[in-house]
Formats: sequence, structure tokens, C-alpha cells
Amino acid sequence: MGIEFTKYHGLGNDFILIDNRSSSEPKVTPEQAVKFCDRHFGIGADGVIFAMPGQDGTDYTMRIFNSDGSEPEMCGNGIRCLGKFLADLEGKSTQETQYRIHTLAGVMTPHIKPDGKVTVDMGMPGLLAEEIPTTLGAPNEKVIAQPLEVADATWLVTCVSMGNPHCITFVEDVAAIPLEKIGPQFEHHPVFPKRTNTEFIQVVRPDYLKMRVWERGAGITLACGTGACATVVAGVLTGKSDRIATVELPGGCLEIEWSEIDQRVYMTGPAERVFAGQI
Ligand code: ZDP
Repeated sequence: MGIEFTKYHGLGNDFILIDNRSSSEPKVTPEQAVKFCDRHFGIGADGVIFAMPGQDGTDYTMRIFNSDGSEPEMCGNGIRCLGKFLADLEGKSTQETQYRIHTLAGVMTPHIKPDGKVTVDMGMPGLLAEEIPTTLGAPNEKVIAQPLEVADATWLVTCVSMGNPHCITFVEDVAAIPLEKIGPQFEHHPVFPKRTNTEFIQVVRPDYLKMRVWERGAGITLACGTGACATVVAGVLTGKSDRIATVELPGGCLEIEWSEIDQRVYMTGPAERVFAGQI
């Protein structure tokens, strides 16, 4: 008997979803996840996500393996996909539903709307250097537009944690960034002890930002939900963006709000089922 899976994507950031509701032990090992994510020898995906029993009063637990087998704390596009997957499993896909999900980055709440989009309360961002974590600056200070040497150039980076680490750089033209070359150098830079996700942002208008991402453990992806959230936070901290903004990624757009009222970040975007199978 093979392992049953369902493929979902959020703006082309694609995941293998596993119904792991009967056990708190993942049905797939990190080594298997690497093979399943392979686009030529496997199913093809940016990560594997497990729907597991809840803990501490939550409805479910999410765990995720990146396509390199590492385990991130959180995944924004992934949690929208998980919300849809759970609604599909429970036969609730056409109604409005909400789940409280335990993650390594705290409790997240995806809310599935009647129009099919999913809004997620992503919690409050971490802004202190020790929360990212990064050694760029004093542990209890924010890292806003700090110089960082990468590939013989100086970049002004702003760091934000959405549960996972993000390093954001505002540039004139995102299309001109040699992401494949410099992405890994940011990811593995010694100032990021847990490595980092890396986003390059072009401000089209304060309420419309264009982003390209190099993800920790996954490389270039078409979208990154936590990255889009971190970007708007960085935009507000540097005075470059509004608190409510559209972030355009190669795979499409996300609507992000960093609420002035509760300081939490809200992300809205699509999540779609593609196919199911056995491997
Ligand atoms: O932090 C990491 O290691 C990321 N690769 C996790 C995945 C993030 C994701 N792209 C998102 O949408 O937040 C899934």
C-alpha cells in the first residue's frame, strides 16, 4: 500500500498534503519528502505538509518539511492550503469555516471564505535581532536598513520573523536581481544562524509591492506567504509601504495587512486543490 496524498498550491507555491489526522508521527520521513518533492523523479512540490491532531486546545497541528528535508517553523501559503485540505476532508469546502492550527511558530487561524479565498491571522511579527535570529545588530534591537556585504556589494537589509526568518531588501528593479546566484549567499550568510528566507522588493506604489523570493531550504519559488507578510512589515518599518498592501509575486498576488489595532498580520490569498494520488 502506498501513501495517499493530495497536491495543493497557493499561487504556484505547491505542496504535497498528507492526511495525518490519526497520528502525531509524520507518515513521511524527511528523506522521503526530498524524493517526493523532486520534480523529475517524484511528485514535484516545494514541501510536504502534514495535517495532524491538534494540541493545547487547537483543532489541528501543521508540520511541514521543505523540499530539502529541513523543517521550517511556519509556512504562509502552506497554511492556506492546509485550511482548504481540512475543509475538503471534512466535507466543508463550500461553507465558511475556520480552524485553529498549532505550528512551531504559535497558533495560526486560517479562515476559509465563501469566495474560496483564505485569510490567515499570522500573528505578530518578531522584530528583534534575537527573534529573527540574526547577529546583525544587538540582540534586543530591530534590524532596519542595516548594511550587509553579499557578493561584493552592500545591501541595506531589514529583518523580520513571521515565525521563520526573513531578510528583506528594497531594490529599483526586481527583475535585474541575479536571484539564483545571490539567494544562496544570503541564505547561508554567517549572520543568520538558522539560515534565512530572502526577499527582494520593488515598490511600485506604497500599496503595491513586487517581490521575488529565495526560500530557505527550497530555493526560488513562485510565492512565499510568510515572505509577503514580512515584506509589508519591513515596508512599514522603512517608511516605504502602507500597512495594507498588495504583494505581487511571480505566481500572483497576496493581500497583506499589518493591523494598527492589534499589531497582527493578516494574509489573504487563494489555495487550490490540483490532484490526488498514491505514492
Ligand atoms: O522558512 C522556510 O524554511 C520556508 N522555506 C518555509 C516555507 C515558506 C512558504 N513559502 C510560505 O509561503 O510562507 C511556504
